[in-house]
Amino acid sequence: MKKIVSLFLLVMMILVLAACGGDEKSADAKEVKTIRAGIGLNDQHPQFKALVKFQEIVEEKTEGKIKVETYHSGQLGDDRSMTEALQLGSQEVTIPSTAPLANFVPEFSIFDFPFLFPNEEVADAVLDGEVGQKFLDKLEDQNLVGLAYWENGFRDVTNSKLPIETAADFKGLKLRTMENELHLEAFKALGANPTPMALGELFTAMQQGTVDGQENPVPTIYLQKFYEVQDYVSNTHHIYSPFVFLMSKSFFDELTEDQQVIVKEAAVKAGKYERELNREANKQNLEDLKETGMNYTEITPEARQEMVDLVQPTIDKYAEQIGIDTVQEVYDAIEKATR
Ligand code: TK8
Repeated sequence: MKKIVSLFLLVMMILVLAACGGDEKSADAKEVKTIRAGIGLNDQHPQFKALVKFQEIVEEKTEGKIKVETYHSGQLGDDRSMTEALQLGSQEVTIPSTAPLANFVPEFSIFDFPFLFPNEEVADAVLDGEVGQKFLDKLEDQNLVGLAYWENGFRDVTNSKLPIETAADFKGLKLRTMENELHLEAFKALGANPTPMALGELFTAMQQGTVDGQENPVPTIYLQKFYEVQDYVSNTHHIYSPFVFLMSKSFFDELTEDQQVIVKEAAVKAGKYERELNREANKQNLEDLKETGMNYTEITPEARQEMVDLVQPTIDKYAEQIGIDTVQEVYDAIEKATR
């Protein structure tokens, strides 16, 4: 008799717990969650337009159970501080360049190896493929979830001193770089005098002459109005910068499975849209820059090869640090995608 009673009580307890657990998940599903999504660039940049697309998809697909608040122009901080905020759970989404992200997961430096990707199509194939996913998986240990790769683009150098035609023209030039050791060393190897700085401080630093120049893709140079404080731009295309769409892991883990699928698919879909917009902007904004009177220099293949040779020792050093196997895997994926 006693056995039957305790068995009955045990079954009842399991049912109650299941109901509570069920209730908890369904309570979760019922509760409206808010994503605070912050970026460094302004609301004219393709990155912000695509973030609005992400917002639309998520709010529609979750029938408003997830609300997305968007913040541009560094309102919530810069790439590094916003990534830290995601780790702490005080913000839910940001989309940094891979360069500052390497401060959290050093292997991401490989995506900032100068002259790594021959073009955008190869970059897409590698980043959206197995290799790209492997790197996103490394973010979980940092309490971050990488949902997709978006595009910042091929970076070009601007300055207020002289037209950069060959590596020799970098000599002594005070250049702002992103907060990334590899970038600093690469520009030192080219003869420049680089300074790491958050994007939000850059315009004033150029205006006041604290730095002579900087490097960013053409849409950023035009849409952030750098032409107001810079006279020369050269198509060095020295680094292809991906963006990584990041979500706070603690927030992601609280979502229902359906909601996790929705935010993942929305980040990928909006990312494809962002790349399209960015590639259109690349063409249009280059014409816009020339219209502003900015002096545009086309780098010759010989001059670019000279730059490649000068930064090779820096690349070799970082390849060693990251691990030759990991680096070779990326090189193999690039070679395969180039065929
Ligand atoms: C925007 C940055 C920016 C980057 C830089 O948050 O800092 O120069 O190119 O796009 O990620």
